[in-house]
Amino acid sequence: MTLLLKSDGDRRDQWFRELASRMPDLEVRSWPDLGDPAEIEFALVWEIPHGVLRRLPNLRAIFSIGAGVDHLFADPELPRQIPICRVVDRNLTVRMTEYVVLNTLRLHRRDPEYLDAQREGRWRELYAPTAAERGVGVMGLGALGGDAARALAALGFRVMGWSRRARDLQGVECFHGGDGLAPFLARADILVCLLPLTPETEGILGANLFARLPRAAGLINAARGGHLIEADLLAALESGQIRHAVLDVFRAEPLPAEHPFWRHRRITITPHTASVTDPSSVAELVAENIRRARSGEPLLHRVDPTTGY
Ligand code: NDP
Ligand code: OXD
Repeated sequence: MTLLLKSDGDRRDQWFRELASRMPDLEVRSWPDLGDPAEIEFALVWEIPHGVLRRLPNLRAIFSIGAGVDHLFADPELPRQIPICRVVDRNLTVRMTEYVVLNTLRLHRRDPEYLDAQREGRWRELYAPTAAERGVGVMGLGALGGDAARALAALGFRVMGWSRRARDLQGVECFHGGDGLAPFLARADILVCLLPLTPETEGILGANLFARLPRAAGLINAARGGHLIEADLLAALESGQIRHAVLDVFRAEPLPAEHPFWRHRRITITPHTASVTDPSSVAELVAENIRRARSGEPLLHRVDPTTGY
């Protein structure tokens, strides 16, 4: 039984250890040392070069190292008939919720403006309403967005959520589909994006959407850089339609040194670390799915190749 691993250098050794302790009979080969491609039954990958998976004739399942699978669907040669599973993991969810809560509170209490005032040595008092008077809109009510929305509601924010299909979450006013978007945005003083990147959501954070938000809204994008039209964000910051943006993800990663976002005073940048997959908890899911694949049971957290998430 052989698995192909394509992980970044820092975590590769950890994956080897975590998988070996759970499945001593699993041979793990690290990309690009494939050996005989016909021996590989499983692939556990993040951003593997396009075309590689198609050349594994006996592949039985593909496991994304992250919650997102856009890195797989971007491959025009992806063998879509093979089951694709993604990460749904409590630790990943908790970390993302921490990130969203931290940055929602920062925007709510106008922390970036106080940092600016401090840099300038200015004693400047800013008005902040209570959480109950602040609308927070969460785009995407899945494993991550659903948990973040519940945590924000527990802090007393007026929380709205938006999804593709109708959802019902306690304490969250739910909207869905194209018709639900405008009323959802209208009261979102702070907008959080936790959508998957699909052909339907690519470029959704653009001028049309920003124009529907209340003036001086805050934006938190912890989903994918492909959701954001970068020039539209710069224009919305310039006009004051967006007051501050917190960005964890970018069209080009690492964000190039000369990119204007780096030096923009009303953009906060984190390097795609809102929630990082931890092999010590996710290896259990991989092991369980391999066990299921071998015994013919349904795999956990399969994605739908027709919707792309
Ligand atoms: P899920 O698949 O659990 O949830 C996706 C949500 O988005 C669902 O509520 C879904 O609606 C909604 N959605 C999908 N398409 C549309 C659409 N066209 N219109 C409206 N709503 C839509 O994903 P997760 O919550 O697990 O993860 C979300 C994303 O977060 C990942 O795809 C990844 O890109 C990103 N991520 C970023 C990380 C980081 O460190 N920055 C870490 C982990 C993930 P419905 O409920 O109707 O299906
Ligand atoms: C993920 C990510 O999709 O880390 O899990 O971006």
